[in-house]
Amino acid sequence: MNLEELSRAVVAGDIDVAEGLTKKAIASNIPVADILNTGLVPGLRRVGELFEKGEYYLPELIVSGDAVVRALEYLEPMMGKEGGLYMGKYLIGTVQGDVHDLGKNIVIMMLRGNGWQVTDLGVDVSPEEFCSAVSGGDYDIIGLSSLLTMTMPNAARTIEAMKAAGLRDKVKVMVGGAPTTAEWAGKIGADAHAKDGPTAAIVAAKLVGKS
Ligand code: B12
Repeated sequence: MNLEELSRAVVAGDIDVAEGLTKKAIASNIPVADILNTGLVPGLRRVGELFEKGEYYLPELIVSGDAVVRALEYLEPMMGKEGGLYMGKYLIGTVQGDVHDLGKNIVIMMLRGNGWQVTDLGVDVSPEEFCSAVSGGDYDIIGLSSLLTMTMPNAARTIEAMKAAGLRDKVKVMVGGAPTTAEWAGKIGADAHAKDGPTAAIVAAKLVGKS
């Protein structure tokens, strides 16, 4: 099966075709990581390019996003089946001012599939909400997702707020999202950066010494 078709269905915002092709890919035993990285994610990337060029508007972003949400519903149970040893507790959220969550949800799928117990704080999460969740739980790692250049400083603010509340040493901090880099992660005092879901699972395991 050609995953290029799945990318095209995402770009076209054709939710039913994306659903059908995802089911077909699963039935053809294509690994979840390939369905994501060769089918769904490149489609979304192309949508972003078209939006940037002014050829697509917000409604197109929304339907393409929804096509991926539908596909993820079928992929999520597959991750459970791929399984893994228990790794630890992971707290994750999209930073304040940002409502993008597809990337975060893919990271969550990958982490769960690799043995992490994940708590999802959702989107538009303030530094105070992150701090209160960290202080009330026994998490090993906290993950901050940011898709907008405008909201990247809110990841830095979250880390600063954790320091001010004496929580920074309680957990490792990972950051990610399309505009983020490892260099920026270092600058804002995070422990690690990951460029995609599969890498996030590998890096998380390393951070807790279980790789
Ligand atoms: C779909 C989409 C939307 C959907 C989101 C739906 C949803 N439920 O998420 C909607 C329609 C809501 C939306 C809204 C907006 N969007 Co938008 N959107 C996109 C689009 C096309 C895809 C995003 C996406 O899902 N990518 C695919 C995922 C898989 O990639 P990812 O998120 O980067 O995640 C991967 C990695 O980064 C990493 N990762 C992600 N998070 C984390 C966290 C951790 C801890 C780790 C370790 C790793 C990690 O792993 C993920 C999986 O592999 C992008 C284009 C693009 N190139 O990204 C624009 C884009 C992000 N949006 C953009 C803009 C401008 C907006 C709006 C401001 C538009 C508007 N005028 O209103 C609003 C902002 C609303 C807000 N306040 O947040 C710009 C941002 C520009 C910038 N540099 O800041 C982009 C880049 C489009 C563009 N080229 O201009 N958007």
